[in-house]
Amino acid sequence: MLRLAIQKSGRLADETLALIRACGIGFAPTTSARLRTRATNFPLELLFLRDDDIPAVVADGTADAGIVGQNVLVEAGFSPLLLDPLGFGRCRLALAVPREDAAADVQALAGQRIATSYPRLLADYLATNGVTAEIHPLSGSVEIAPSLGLADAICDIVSSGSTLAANGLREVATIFTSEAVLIGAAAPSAEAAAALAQLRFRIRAVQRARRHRYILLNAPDAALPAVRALLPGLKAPTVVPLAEPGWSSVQSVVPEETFWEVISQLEAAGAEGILVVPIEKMIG
Ligand code: PRT
Ligand code: ZN
Repeated sequence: MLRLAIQKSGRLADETLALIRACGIGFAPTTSARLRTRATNFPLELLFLRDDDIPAVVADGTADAGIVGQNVLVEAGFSPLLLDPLGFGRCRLALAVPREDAAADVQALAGQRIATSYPRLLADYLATNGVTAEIHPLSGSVEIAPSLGLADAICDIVSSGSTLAANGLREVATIFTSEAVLIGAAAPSAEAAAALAQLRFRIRAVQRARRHRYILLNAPDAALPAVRALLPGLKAPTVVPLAEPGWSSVQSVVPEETFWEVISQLEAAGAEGILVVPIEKMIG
């Protein structure tokens, strides 16, 4: 049995469960009050915790693995547990000052009071930059510290930037970029290690699939060399003759980030009837 610690509720909770479900792992319906639940078709038990507690329970072996923000992992001092980045929960830890403040970089914060829930990450960053400042730890609502006169600047998590703007603050520097990560205990049981290896294999297949699209199109044979050059595929595109002479069907896999560009180039090369289809799992 693999015991996996995940956030009970919060910004990572939905995507974490969605990822586990996309790995083909199912759960019997439970009430939201249940703090642990077993998968029906995989040797997995989920432990629902506050995100701040996840690194410690994995470090001490109470859980075999966990999913948590890298910011929380590093702040807790457990970064050696990191196994895989998971591509969601992206955010940055940034230094910000009141909009009217002239500070242009971290050097300008020397001697100032900086409020943060991330004293360790902030102290490391200040030390790396040779800046001495006063760190004022706060566990939440950090953005209001300057307007309350508690601090001159803040260091907090930003994603869209709207919370900073709403509180009259301006970003000065990014000190850490973060996303959700899979973490693992140092010495899991053989059974847990085997289940974790399987889970990681499935997560990789889901992630690769999410980063690619399957593309099908028709092309006149004269356009095939240009079309093939645009569609390298995993090995090479599949090219099958159509019932109509002089035409072929071409099928291939394209990276998600380039497919719009590739599609317009394919159209220009003479492709017709282009279909783009999501891939569910992608292995190898
Ligand atoms: O209850 P529990 O302790 O489990 O949860 P929590 O309240 O401590 O954490 P939660 O659910 O807010 O965040 C969990 C993780 O999500 C964080 O540790 C980050 O890794 C990640 N994450 C991604 C974020 C954000 N985006 C984010 N925007 N965590 C927090 N925020 C907050 C930020 O603190 C600030 O107050 O959102 C505000 C800024 O958002 P923008 O969009 O206005 O910039
Ligand atoms: Zn938390």
